[in-house]
Amino acid sequence: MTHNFSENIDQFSHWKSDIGKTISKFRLWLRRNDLFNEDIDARLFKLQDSLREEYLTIGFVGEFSRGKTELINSLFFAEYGQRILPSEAGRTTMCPTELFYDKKENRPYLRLLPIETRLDHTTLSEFREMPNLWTEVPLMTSSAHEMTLALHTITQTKKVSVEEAKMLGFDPTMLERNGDIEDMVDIPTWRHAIVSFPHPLLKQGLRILDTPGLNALGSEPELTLKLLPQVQAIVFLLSADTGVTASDMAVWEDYIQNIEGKNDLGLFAVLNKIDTLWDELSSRKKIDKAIKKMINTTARQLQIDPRNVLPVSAQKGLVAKVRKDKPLLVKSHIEELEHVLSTNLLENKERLLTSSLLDETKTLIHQSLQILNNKHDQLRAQETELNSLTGDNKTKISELIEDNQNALIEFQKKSLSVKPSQRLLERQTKILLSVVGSDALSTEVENTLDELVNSRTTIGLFRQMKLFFIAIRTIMTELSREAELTNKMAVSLYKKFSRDFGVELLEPKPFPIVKLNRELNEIIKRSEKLDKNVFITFIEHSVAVKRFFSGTVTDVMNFFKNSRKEMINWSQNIINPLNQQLRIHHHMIMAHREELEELRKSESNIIGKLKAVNTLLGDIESERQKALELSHALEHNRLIEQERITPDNIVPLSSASRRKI
Ligand SMILES: Nc1nc2c(ncn2[C@@H]2O[C@H](COP(=O)(O)OP(=O)(O)O)[C@@H](O)[C@H]2O)c(=O)[nH]1
Ligand SMILES: [Mg+2]
Repeated sequence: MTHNFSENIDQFSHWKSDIGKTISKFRLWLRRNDLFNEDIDARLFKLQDSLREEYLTIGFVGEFSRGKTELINSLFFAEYGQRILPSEAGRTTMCPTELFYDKKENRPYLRLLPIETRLDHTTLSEFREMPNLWTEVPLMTSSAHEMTLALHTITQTKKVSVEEAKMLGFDPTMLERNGDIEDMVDIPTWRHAIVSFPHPLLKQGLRILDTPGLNALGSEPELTLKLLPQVQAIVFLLSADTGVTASDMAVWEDYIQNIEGKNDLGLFAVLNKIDTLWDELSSRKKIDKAIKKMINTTARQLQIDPRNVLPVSAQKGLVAKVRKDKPLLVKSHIEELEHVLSTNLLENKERLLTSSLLDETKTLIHQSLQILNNKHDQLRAQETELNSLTGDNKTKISELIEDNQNALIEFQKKSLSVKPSQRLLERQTKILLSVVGSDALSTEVENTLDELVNSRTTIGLFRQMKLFFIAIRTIMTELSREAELTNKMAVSLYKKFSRDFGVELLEPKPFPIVKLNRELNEIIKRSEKLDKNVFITFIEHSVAVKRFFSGTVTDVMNFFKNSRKEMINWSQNIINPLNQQLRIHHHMIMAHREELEELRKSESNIIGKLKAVNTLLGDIESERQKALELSHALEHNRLIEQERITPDNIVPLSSASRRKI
């Protein structure tokens, strides 16, 4: 049983690479079996690519000074022998920070986005694509000291007038006043930091999101409504020396308790700084009792199961790791947290990947197997024919050639008769594409963006978005209707095909309209949340609201763009196996014809032919086995072995067993 991050992330990395190798083997298999085609190969290549790009992300959330950054240091960076990320007492002004390893650029760096970009309408995700607008600080990873210095830039602050701070979306009551000069406040210099760092865990696909507390959460809706729901685990930090304060409650209620897509992510409440309850004069038992009491109080306040409140001391955990002090490490409980977090992270990720990427690959394998099975059946029939030939049988061979000729004519007739249904489906797919690519949509998007720029009031912005969503939902309703029709057509095409050609086919996969509807609803719900929830914490509403909404419009546009891709993909998935079946079927008839012709001209004998057919049958059987093994490998190469799933005493908050409130 593995306990630490390193082993679990390592496992994730191996798992990804194993799956990637299985897909490579399948691509070779397709070539070997004459089932290769550009479409399928390109799709498999894309699946491999997206697998490599998969990250495991943990978000650390909570009020300032709860020890989020210290916990990250303690969990991931202890081997550097010092604090790598700046963690300080007081109201630290560190901006949201993402740590990962940039495999594309393959080098360490620190990129900082100036706070003034908040005045811009460009969204954070758009800024990500524009590295030249970020300030880059070199990261000398060979020296822990140099690195600590460089990373300290993340906490830089600057003095601005209260007015300016408000413009930038800060609530001045939540900022540190500058002592000497009236009406001047300190604000963070940077809006967002991205650190590419060659740590082994990050290199293997771990991504960490460190957030700075209520103030930044309130003024960066994109962070709370978009980035956070995308992570695989959220760690909500509390501190044992303060207990659950009013602002802790605000973070919990506003940003975490009702987070979108909560069921797909692990949610953990961590009670940090338990060392403040340690007391040299008290017995271990007494201290444990005090911690237990604190856990119960916390659970009651957050209205969660006490088993979901994990006590740690990030600071002592870090010290213990640096000094290799085992008793202190045990006392800090950091390893328990590590185990629960990393196991849960893998579970969530595996579930997600299995339902998407792995399922698609498995379907492709099964479709190819089906074709091979049909080929096998045809070959068997030919074998029976050949077996019926004995002695002098020139007349019999001529008859068989005639049969073969008839089979070819029959085949061509059936191919023609299946064409209209195939074309009908293709036409229907075009209709689907036109629904989402419609002019109505682009006009709607343009108008909305225009209105967003011109609107003078926040109320106006919300009204415009409401209208936009109504229009989008109308398009989606039409799409659902057309998709239903398309699915019916696909089913009847498959039925006709398998009846006409006497072949078995897998059920055609229905067009994933339910999934698309859910995705769109998530985008819309995110935006509607802004209305009810985050909105009230804004000081300078319009800029942030405008920025967020234009981000939503972009999301909707991207959603439709992806839907179009998905449609093309889907329709290829439906048509491809049929075309392959036809090709193989035709090929088999022609090859058999050649055989018979050779027999007639006595260029070969029956024994030799039968032998050849037998060898072919054997080859097909062994290739069938290989494909089955590949499918089996995808099925059984589990990221998490069943017995390793979260121990009984710890139930992730997001599981079904969460206590109903
Ligand atoms: N006693 C104690 N102090 C801690 C612990 N973790 C963090 N701190 C201190 O709390 C302060 C804030 O920590 P920091 O990581 O910057 O908090 P953040 O704002 O949540 O990221 C720093 O002075 C840390 O040294 C802990 O486990 N025990
Ligand atoms: Mg911090």
